[in-house]
Amino acid sequence: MKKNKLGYWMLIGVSLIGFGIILSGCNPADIAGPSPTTTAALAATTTTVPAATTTTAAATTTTDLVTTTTTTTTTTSTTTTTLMVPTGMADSDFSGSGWVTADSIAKVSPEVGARDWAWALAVDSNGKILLAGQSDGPKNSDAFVCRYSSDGTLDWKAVYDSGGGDQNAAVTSDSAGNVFTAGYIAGPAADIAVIKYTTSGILDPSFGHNGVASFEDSSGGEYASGIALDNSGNIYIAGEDDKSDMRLLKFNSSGQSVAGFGASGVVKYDGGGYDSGSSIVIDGSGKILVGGTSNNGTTDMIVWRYDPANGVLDSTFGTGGKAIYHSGANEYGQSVTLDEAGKILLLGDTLTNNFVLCRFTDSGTLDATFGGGDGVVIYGSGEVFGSSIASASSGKILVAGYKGPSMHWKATLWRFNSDGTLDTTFNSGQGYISSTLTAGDQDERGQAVVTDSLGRYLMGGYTKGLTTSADAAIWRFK
Ligand SMILES: [Ca+2]
Ligand SMILES: [Ca+2]
Ligand SMILES: [Ca+2]
Ligand SMILES: [Ca+2]
Repeated sequence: MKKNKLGYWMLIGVSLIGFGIILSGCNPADIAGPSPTTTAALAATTTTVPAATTTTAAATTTTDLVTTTTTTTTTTSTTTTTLMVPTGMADSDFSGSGWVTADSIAKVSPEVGARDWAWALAVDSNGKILLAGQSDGPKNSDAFVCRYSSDGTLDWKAVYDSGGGDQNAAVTSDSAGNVFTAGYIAGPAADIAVIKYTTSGILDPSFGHNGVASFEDSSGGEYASGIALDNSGNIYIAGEDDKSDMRLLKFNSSGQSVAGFGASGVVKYDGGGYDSGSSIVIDGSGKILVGGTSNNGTTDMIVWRYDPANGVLDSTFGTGGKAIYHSGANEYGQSVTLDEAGKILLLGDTLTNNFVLCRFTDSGTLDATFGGGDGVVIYGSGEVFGSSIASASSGKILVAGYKGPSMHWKATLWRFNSDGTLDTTFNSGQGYISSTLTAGDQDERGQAVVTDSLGRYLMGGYTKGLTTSADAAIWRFK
């Protein structure tokens, strides 16, 4: 559920330097860095459910941080866990400090100045954490995925080098814990690539061509930003090409293009101007939702809904299969997800110190129960950028991004209530939590957000000083 093309983001970064709004005071609840001083008082609050018991038991553990209710019933063999609702603190159960960083991921030996950017984050069915992005390799950028245990220990890293520039922009996993990334590899210009790794982090030779399925069209550039798997193991990829058209691809579980979907497994959408798929999610009916940007006079946030069988736009959704938010200004769709009720949340950014949350109903209309009646929240408080959206327990909505002032970008996680209001119960009235792992002038950016099976929040991104190289990072909050 993430978009990325590095050039695009670098452009955003550059475009923002000119906006010099200074925020009021520092936030005492910010994550301190680099010394892990703010989380020492936290204790683990997880309630462990026995694998099997002979009696029916219910237990509720309440602390000032979370309430965890567990019910184990042997007669039905079901376990119900009420997920924690994090209060917005760095989670000391994660690597002791609440964060991990990774440097020189694609280098044989550590090297000063290696740039490591993480664009995507996922948690697999075993609770392993997957962080994906790109890292300076020996010759050029390489695509990486790092897998961590839930305590923040690195399990393995896998680096892919096609010989040219490579990037992972999205990551997910199947029920067995196999890992799938999407992004681009070097080809004629760039080619969309899906890479499959086994649970041990080894390329799966039975997938695609030696573990890699790719797409190239007309010697141009093709880029993937989103990935989703359906229940049959089919893989859907959202992206764009260098002709400013959105691309939606379908591969089967072996990494072969699915012939009946679009034209030989590929859908192209051209609304007349710039069209880009940044993020993808499959709804409860199996339909394919692509979130992104479409310009037909103005630049708008859009959700396309496609039939998974043939790649045809679903005419029962929005207008001709498209739900659009258009303010009159420019908005760029970044990330799409579904909430607990099955409604569609789309995050966009105006590139003018605001990000935008839209909620659409299942029929593709703006939801009148969100954002005070118009289905839209435009959030701006100083310089803010929204990168990724996730829905969390108790109807909460999470946005990962970064917060200025420029030259002091802080990776930030915001939380909103289900009606779109900022949730001031998060982080002691703030409604967000920011990070400054790198002291002084810094550039830290949240690029992805997910929740885990206990309800904790994880943000992926990177941290760098203005004159030091980026390091990939994961933050966890409880
Ligand atoms: Ca490379
Ligand atoms: Ca190409
Ligand atoms: Ca176009
Ligand atoms: Ca680095």
